[in-house]
Amino acid sequence: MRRIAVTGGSGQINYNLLFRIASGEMLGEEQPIALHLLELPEALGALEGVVMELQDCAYPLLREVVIGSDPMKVFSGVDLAILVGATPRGKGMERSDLLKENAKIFVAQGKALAKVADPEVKVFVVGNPCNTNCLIAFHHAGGLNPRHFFAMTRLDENRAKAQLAAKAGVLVREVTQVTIWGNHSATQVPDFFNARIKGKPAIEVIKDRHYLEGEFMTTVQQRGSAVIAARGKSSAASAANAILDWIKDLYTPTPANEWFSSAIYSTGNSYGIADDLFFSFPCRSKGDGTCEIVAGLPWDEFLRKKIEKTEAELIQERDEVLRG
Ligand code: NAX
Repeated sequence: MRRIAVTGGSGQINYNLLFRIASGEMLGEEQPIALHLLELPEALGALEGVVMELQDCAYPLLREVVIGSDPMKVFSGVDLAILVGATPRGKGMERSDLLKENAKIFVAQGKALAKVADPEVKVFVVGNPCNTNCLIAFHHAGGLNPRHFFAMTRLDENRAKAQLAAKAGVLVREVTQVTIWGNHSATQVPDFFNARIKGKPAIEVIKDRHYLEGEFMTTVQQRGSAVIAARGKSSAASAANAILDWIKDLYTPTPANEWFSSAIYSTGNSYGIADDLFFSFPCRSKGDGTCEIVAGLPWDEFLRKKIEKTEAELIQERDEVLRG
């Protein structure tokens, strides 16, 4: 049985995610599952309602549900941890306050994972600012493998693919090799330069460089804010969908000539990005829940400048939280 911890159990992403995990969509239709759901004490009542609904789905694969607000108990024995719960940015809160508030959560959760989870646990961080939260969790999870920590940029990849497909008038699955470089923030770099459409370089199919460097980039970078402006709430169904895509990517051998985006530990990377960051790279997996960086993708001058900017932002976030 796979024991899967998910935090922020009664939040809006989880209302879209938990049911799909329990149905077998994430780890396959043969894999029995136990869900270990962590919430703040004040949200445990609402979480009980979610648990009732999970029960009422009578999912054959869902064998056990554990809930609680103490990570030292809830994370016991888990082999996957999806860290979604985080403190949202409140009124008047500076970005540095947000970083520090969230740091407290991810320090505690990193320590708990190292103490009570399976020593091979894979940790997937979604709660924002996800790259730096992931770094903090890893730094406090002494003994766990840095290659087992990931932060999510898969939603950004899906957004970029959908935009390119719409512009080129092709099916989304005909857009491949799309990388998100860097931070899951407005400085992220959706890479149209190495992307392919029906196997051809995207820049040969969409010849409008002005669109690619302008509207395409900003639409993807600002998509989260656009959803909030339209819906009054942040992306939830599409975020849950991306979590499933991303975890499936890591547990499925990546097809030839393909890759997916994930923020992973940067130390030792071949692109000259600073060490000790969770930076989004093009990744390939053998299907064992780990991945390797796809080496040698060329950067043109435009891309290089944007990548330097997102790297600088991540260094600043790290230094504010870990060394500030
Ligand atoms: P919600 O506010 O609906 O839910 C968050 C839940 O987490 C709440 O129920 C809250 O009680 C719980 N929580 C807070 N602190 C906790 C803690 N210490 N332990 C356990 N639970 C805790 O937010 P939702 O829309 O579900 O989004 C969750 C997070 O995902 C946010 O930080 C959001 O910014 C982030 N996102 C990240 C994305 C990505 O691509 N990486 C995209 C979607 C989303 O914006």
